Amino acid sequence: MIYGADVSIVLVTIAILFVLTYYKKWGWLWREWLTTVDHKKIGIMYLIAAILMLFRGGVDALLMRTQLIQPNMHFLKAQHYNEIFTTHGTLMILFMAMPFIFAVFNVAVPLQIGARDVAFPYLNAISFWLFFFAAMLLNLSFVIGGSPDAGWMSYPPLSDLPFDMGPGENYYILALQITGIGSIATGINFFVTILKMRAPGMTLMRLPLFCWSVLGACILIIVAFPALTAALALLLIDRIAGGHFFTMLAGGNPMMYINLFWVWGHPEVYIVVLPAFGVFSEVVATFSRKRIFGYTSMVASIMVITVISYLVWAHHFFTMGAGPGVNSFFAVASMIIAIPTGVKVFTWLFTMYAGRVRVPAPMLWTLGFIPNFAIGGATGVMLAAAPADYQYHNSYFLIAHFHQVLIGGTVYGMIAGMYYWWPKMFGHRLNERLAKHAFWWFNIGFYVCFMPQYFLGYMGMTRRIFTYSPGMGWATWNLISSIGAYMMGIGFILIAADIIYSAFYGERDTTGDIWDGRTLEWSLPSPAPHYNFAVIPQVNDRDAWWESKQQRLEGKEVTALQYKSPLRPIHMPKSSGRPFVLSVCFFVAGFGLVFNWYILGILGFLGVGLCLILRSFEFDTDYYIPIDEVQHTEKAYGRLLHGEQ
Ligand code: HEM
Ligand SMILES: [Cu+2]
Repeated sequence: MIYGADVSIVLVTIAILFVLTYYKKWGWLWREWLTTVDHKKIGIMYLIAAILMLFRGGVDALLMRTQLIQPNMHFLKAQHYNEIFTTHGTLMILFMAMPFIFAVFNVAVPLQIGARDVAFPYLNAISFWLFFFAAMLLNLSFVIGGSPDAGWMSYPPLSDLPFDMGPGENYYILALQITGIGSIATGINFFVTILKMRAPGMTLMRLPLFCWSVLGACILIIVAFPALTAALALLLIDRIAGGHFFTMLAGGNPMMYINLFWVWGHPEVYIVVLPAFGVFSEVVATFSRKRIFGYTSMVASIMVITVISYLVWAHHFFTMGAGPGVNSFFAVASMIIAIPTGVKVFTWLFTMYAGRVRVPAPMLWTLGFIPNFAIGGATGVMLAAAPADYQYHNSYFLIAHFHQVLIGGTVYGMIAGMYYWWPKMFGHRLNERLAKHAFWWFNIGFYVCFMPQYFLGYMGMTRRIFTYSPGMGWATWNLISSIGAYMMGIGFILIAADIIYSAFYGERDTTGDIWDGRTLEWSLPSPAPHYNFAVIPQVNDRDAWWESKQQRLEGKEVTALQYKSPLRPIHMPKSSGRPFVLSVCFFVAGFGLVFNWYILGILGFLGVGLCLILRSFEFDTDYYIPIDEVQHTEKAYGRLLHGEQ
C-alpha cells in the first residue's frame, strides 16, 4: 500500500510537470504565484494547500477507521497504525488547520480594514513558503526514510533516540520547527496589520468581529509558539547532538517537554478556533441582515478567551501526579472558558432572533456548528473535572470530544468562511445544490462517526490501539463510527466536486456584493484589483458599508463611508522570488539535519544567511501605480472612481 502511494505521488508529480511544460505555464506560475507578495494570492495558495492537506489527513483517518471497523482486522500493521495516527494528528493541526486560518486571514483581513496589503508583504510570502516547504518535508517522510510514529505530541521518552532510531521523528521536529517560524511571523504580521493599517476612522470598536478574532489568535501565536520552538529545539539537541534535556537517566526530565509542549498546545486549539468564531460572527450578521447583537460583549469574550486559554495547559496531564492543588487550579481555570464561549453562542442566537435569516451554504455550516459546539463544550467541561479525567483520560471519550470541537469548530468555521469569501476570491460563487448535499453528508456522517466514540470511551476503549478483541463488546459502535467516517469522506468529495464544477458553471459575481454584505470587502469588485482600494475610505460607523447602503436607500446623505482623499498614485510592494528561494534553503537545511548530514545542513543555512544578507542590501523593493492605470482598471470593472462621484 505504501508502495502504491509512492508510485502515485511520483506519477502525479510527473503529470503536473508535464502539464505545466506543455502549456508553457512555468513563466506564468513563477511571475503570478511563486513570487507574489499580494495577500489575496497568498491567501488562495494557503487555501489550496489546506484543502490538499485535509484530503491527505482525511485519507489517514479513513485508513484508521477501516482498520478499527471490526475486531482483529489485518488491514494495517501496528507500526503503520502508529505512523498514521501520528501524521494524521500532526498534519491536521499544523498543516491543515493553520494554513486554513491563514488563508482566511489573508483573504479577508486587509480588505475588511480598508488596507492595500498586510503590514509586511514580503514577510507574508516568507511565511507561506516556509509553511509550504515544511509540509513537503513532513510528507516526504512518508516516501523517504519512515514516518514519525510517537504521536502528534511526540513525548519523550517515546521520541528519544533510544526508543525511536529512524529519521521519522527528525522529520517531525524539523517540519514543525520550520512551519513554526512562519507562523510566528504571520502572527506578528497580522497583529501589526490590524493595529496599524486600519482605514481612517476605523477605531478598534468599529473593527469587524472577524478581525478581532484574528487579533486574539495572533496574540496567542506570538506568546505560545516560542514555547513550541523551545521544546522542539531541545528535543532535536537530545536526538542529534547527544543532549539529555529530557532523558531521566542523565538527569533530564521529560515533564519539561510535556509542559513546554502544552504551553503551546492548548493555546493552539484556540488559535485555530478563534478565527472560526470570527467567521461565524460575520456570517450570522450578514445573513440575518442585522447588526451583531452585543458587539462589545463579543469583543470582551474574545479577549477573555485569549487570556484564559493561555493559563490552562496543565489540564492535559491531570493524571501525571501534580497533586490536588495544581489540578484544582487548572480544572477551574479550564471550566471558566465555558462562560465567554457561552456568551458568544447566545449572541449569535440573539442576532438571528427576529432577523430576516437566509440560509445559503456559509450560514448552513454556521447553524451546523452550534449544536456541535454545545455538545463538544459540555464534554469539555466533563473532561476538565480533574477526578473524572482519571476515567476519561486517553480514552475514546477524549477522541470524540476533541474532534467534536476541532471539526465542529475549526473545520466548520473555515468551510463556512471558504463559501462566504469564495466569490470575493474568484469572482464566482459555489453551487448551492452541491453545497447542501455536501453539508448533509458531512454533518450527519459527523454525528454517526463521533457519537459512538463517547460510548466506546465509557466502555474503556483507549486511544492509539490498532486493534481489539471480539470479547470487548466494542465491535458494533466501531462499525457505526467507521460508516460515519466514510459519509464524511463523501461530503468532502462533494465539496471538491463543487469547487471544480463551479469554476466552469458557477454564478458570476458582477456586483462585488453578492451576499448584500456589511463590511468593507464587499464594497470592492470581485475579485478585488491588486491594489484593493483605489481610494482609501473614511469609516464613520461600525458595519460602514452596510450603513452607507442603508443611508443611500433612505435617500439620506451618505456619511457612514466616505471617500475624501483624491486619487493618488498607489504605492505597492514589488514581487520577489527570494521568499521562495529562502524557504528552499530552509528545506535543504532541514533535510540535511533529518539524516544527520551536517554538510547539507550547513549549506542550507548558508543559503538562508545569504538570502537575508542580499535582502538587506536591496533598496528597490516597491513601485507606484500611476493614476491613469488605476483609472483604467476601475473603468474596466465598470466603476466610477469614488472621488468623481
Ligand atoms: C474526517 C474526519 C476525521 C476522522 C474520521 C478522524 C479519525 C481519527 C482517528 C481514528 C484517530 C486515532 C485515534 C486513535 O487510535 O488514537 C484520530 C486522531 C487524531 N485526530 Fe482525527 N479524524 C478526523 C479529522 C480530524 C481533524 C479535522 C483534526 C484536527 C483539526 C484531527 C485531529 C486529530 C488528532 C490531534 C489526533 C490524535 C493523534 C495522536 O493521538 O497522536 N482529526 N483521528
Ligand atoms: Cu487544552
